[in-house]
Amino acid sequence: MFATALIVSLLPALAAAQGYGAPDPKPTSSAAAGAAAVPSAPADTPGHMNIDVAFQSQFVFHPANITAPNGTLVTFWFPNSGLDHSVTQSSFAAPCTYLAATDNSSAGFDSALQSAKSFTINITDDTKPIWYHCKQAGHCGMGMVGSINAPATGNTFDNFKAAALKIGPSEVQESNSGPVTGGVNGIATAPPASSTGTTTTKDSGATALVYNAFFALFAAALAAGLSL
Ligand SMILES: *[C@@H]1O[C@H](CO)[C@@H](O)[C@H](O)[C@H]1NC(C)=O
Ligand SMILES: *[C@@H]1O[C@H](CO)[C@@H](O)[C@H](O)[C@H]1NC(C)=O
Ligand SMILES: *[C@@H]1O[C@H](CO)[C@@H](O)[C@H](O)[C@H]1NC(C)=O
Ligand SMILES: *[C@@H]1O[C@H](CO)[C@@H](O)[C@H](O)[C@H]1NC(C)=O
Ligand SMILES: [Cu+2]
Repeated sequence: MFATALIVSLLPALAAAQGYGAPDPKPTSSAAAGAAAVPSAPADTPGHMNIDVAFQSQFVFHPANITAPNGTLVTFWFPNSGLDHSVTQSSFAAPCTYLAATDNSSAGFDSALQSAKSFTINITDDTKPIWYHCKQAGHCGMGMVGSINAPATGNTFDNFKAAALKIGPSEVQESNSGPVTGGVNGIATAPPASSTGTTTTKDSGATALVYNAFFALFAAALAAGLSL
């Protein structure tokens, strides 16, 4: 009970530190934010769009919803922050679940958990949306999701993110068995590559501390046989 109470009392701090449910951050000046991080993704060029993974040390993709015609290369840039993230294809119906192959569809792409890497998708059908999430523990349920070519009505990016937030802490931890190339409506032709030429962003020490404390207590509670 004691461990459980501790965990519960830590939850708000964890949520605050990780930006639970926070809207996508807007770029801020370093004066305003104090520790504002420089985005690691380069500017877009014709036919090539770039997305920051964990933009400004928050658990978001930025931009999280883009329009990308056939043949566009979309590159995801992973920071070197001490906390791995992933770009893992999912579906509108199950935002936090890897898009496995079916009889009629190939499997989704998955960068697997990475730091200091880049991962590129080539858009192959711009008439259909691509949904993806980060598979790091808890991140999808905190809204770390994105879309490419989402419709403007119905199954929108906003509704996709709301569905992920609704899953919240009950997100099921996914396995991390290495990168998967290929994909549906967009194809990764290579596994993630080392990215050395970009500015790295640091997760705040406070975030890492609370995060680690949470999982240490969680493990302790499990070991003690307590039901949460
Ligand atoms: C992206 O895919 C299209 C269609 O398959 C192909 O023509 C094009 O060469 C690809 N682009 C790159 C850079 O691989
Ligand atoms: C795959 O497509 C075939 C033919 O269109 C259909 O009969 C079958 O039900 C589909 N299977 C799944 C799993 O959707
Ligand atoms: C993009 O490619 C898909 C698949 O080949 C095709 O159905 C779609 O019409 C193409 N989009 C445009 C705008 O031509
Ligand atoms: C997401 O992008 C699509 C275009 O791909 C656009 O039509 C839609 O309005 C955007 N949705 C949000 C919530 O920004
Ligand atoms: Cu993440």
